[in-house]
Amino acid sequence: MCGAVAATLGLEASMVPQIAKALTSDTRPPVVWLHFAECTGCSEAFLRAENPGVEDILFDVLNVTYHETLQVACGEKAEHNLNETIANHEGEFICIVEGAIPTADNGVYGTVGGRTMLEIAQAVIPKAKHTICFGTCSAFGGLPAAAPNPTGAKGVKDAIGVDTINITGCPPSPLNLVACITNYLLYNQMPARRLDGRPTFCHGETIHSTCTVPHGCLEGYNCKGPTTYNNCHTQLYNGESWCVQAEHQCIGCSEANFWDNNAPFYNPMWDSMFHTFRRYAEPHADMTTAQCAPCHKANNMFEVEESQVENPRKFQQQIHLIHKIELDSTKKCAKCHTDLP
Ligand code: FSX
Ligand code: F3S
Repeated sequence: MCGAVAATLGLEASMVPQIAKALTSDTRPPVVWLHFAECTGCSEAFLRAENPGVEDILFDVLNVTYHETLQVACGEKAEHNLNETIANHEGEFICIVEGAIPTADNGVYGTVGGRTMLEIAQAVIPKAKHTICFGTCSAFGGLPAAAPNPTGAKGVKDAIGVDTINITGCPPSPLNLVACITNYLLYNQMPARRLDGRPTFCHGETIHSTCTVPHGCLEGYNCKGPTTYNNCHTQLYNGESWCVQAEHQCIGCSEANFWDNNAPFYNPMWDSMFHTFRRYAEPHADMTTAQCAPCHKANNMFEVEESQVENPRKFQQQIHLIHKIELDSTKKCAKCHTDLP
């Protein structure tokens, strides 16, 4: 397990003993795991983790004091555990959140123990040392926020305005969660992140950039690997497999608004690229004038788009060449060197 964590974080194998020590130390912070609007697939993925196994994660890695799906306690005893952890470890505990937060009509569309999810989030999350959003729903809204989103579901940051570490995927990889916490235990800080809160060790590169396509490229089925930032293909789920290995194209489940931007999932790839570009370019975007938003120079955006519809990969290359928006490293538009939002 420690070897897998080291590989995920990009650490030398010689770090394995230190990782083992960090993961079993007595100073691990308590973890409160909250569930909001979701399918519980994130916990299901966690429960099926084999490398590391769920018992390793629960008993050796995380010091979980509250988890609505897994805890033995229920009712008032469970609420007591939550309140006790917050009272005794304010500013010290780590909060892991699954699911989006319904915000419409004061949050009435989601309640736990008589309180709205919005109320619980506002009461618990600001008291945590760090909040990790585990899954696309808690990070960006995900499935519950798909149009027309009648419950006003939002990701944690958008709903209550706190900074979060976002480990995305629908479901996300348990290994990335363990690696993130390992980084914290080893270095006393959370891993480096992109502007959207996602750690670069697992969400820094597109799937396509290093995809090994075990059964042949699924580009013809409009694989969303070129616009999806995750490490599914290098670290594999449970060390076993991932979507493309199972011969289904990537649907981009770790990206914000993927239901609305990528569905129907067999749409042409350029469509999802266009959405991705628009998201990163906002609020500079003024696509109606066909100009590069950050530098406000005409770039024949629509001409490129139209001419490359039949050749999605070429279109992607064009977009990257023209805009070259390297958000992670410079936070500037590489073309005009203007700060991006
Ligand atoms: Fe969302 Fe997770 Fe997808 Fe489901 O908790 S990221 S719908 S796998 O369950 O939140
Ligand atoms: Fe890329 Fe998907 Fe093919 S990630 S290599 S387009 S299978």
